[in-house]
Amino acid sequence: MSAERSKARSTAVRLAGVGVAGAALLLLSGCDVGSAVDGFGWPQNGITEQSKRMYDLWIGSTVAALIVGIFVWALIFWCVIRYRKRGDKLPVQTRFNMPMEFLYTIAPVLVVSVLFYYTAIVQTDVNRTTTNPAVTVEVEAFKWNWQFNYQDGPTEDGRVGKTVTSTLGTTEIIPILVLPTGRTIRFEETSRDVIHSFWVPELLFKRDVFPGNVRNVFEVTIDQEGAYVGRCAELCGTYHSMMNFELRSVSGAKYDQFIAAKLSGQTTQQALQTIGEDPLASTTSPFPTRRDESNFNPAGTAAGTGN
Ligand SMILES: [Cu+2]
Repeated sequence: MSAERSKARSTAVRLAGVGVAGAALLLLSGCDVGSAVDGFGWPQNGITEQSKRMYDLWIGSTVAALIVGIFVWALIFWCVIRYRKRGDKLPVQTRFNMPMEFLYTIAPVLVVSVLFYYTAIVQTDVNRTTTNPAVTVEVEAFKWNWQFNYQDGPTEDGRVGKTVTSTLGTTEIIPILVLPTGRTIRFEETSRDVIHSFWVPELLFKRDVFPGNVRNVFEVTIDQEGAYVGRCAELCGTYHSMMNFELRSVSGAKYDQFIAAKLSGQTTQQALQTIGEDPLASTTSPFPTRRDESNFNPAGTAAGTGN
């Protein structure tokens, strides 16, 4: 091997080492990198532990993709310049270079494996459910509103818990889903008619709500108090766009007071006032649909005033 080639190789090895170290550093400081580049387009306002894990996965994957991209672009430009045409003599034709062929087969497999590994871990984390969640809320979707049933949790043998108290949305009142911060919250989704989708953008995912015996179950822990708009994200019919709700996350103590107030017979709006919260949704408002009980949900299951 010539001295020149050996020097080039050691430089390449050194550069690769610097690249790997840089990548590791960037991945370790995923959050800071993300905020510096506006999350690479990923929303940065997640309010659950689960959303932060998904955010970190996105930042890590994007940084890794950029590093691979920069490495490949550098190789391309290096080849273009280093091996540009200098005369009519054909350069040495190399075929069956086993180390090279091995490298460009194994490298993409490695990249995909690492991405797959971290995706599987985060996905399993986000989808994990417990046997004993602190709060269970049944999300019942229907054309075109929501009912939230606070339940006493799933039973030991896995059966659906009993509804303790409910909040129902109407044409005039946006339903407010009151939930505590810092507790494991189990959502059990079910639909009375067609497929809807439960979407609070700050949760950073949408979960389809299916009719029939399919219950879409997931759990989150909210770590931020506030009011967040919720929407139906599945085109479900004429008034799909008006199927909004509000997620109101409050402290655990306030949540307990809220449930107690509801159990004492107060409406959701009164109970919200009892705990010192705005009784009406602040992130969205009802739409003037000119619907009444005769043309809105004729089965009669959802008509009436808010409760
Ligand atoms: Cu819907």
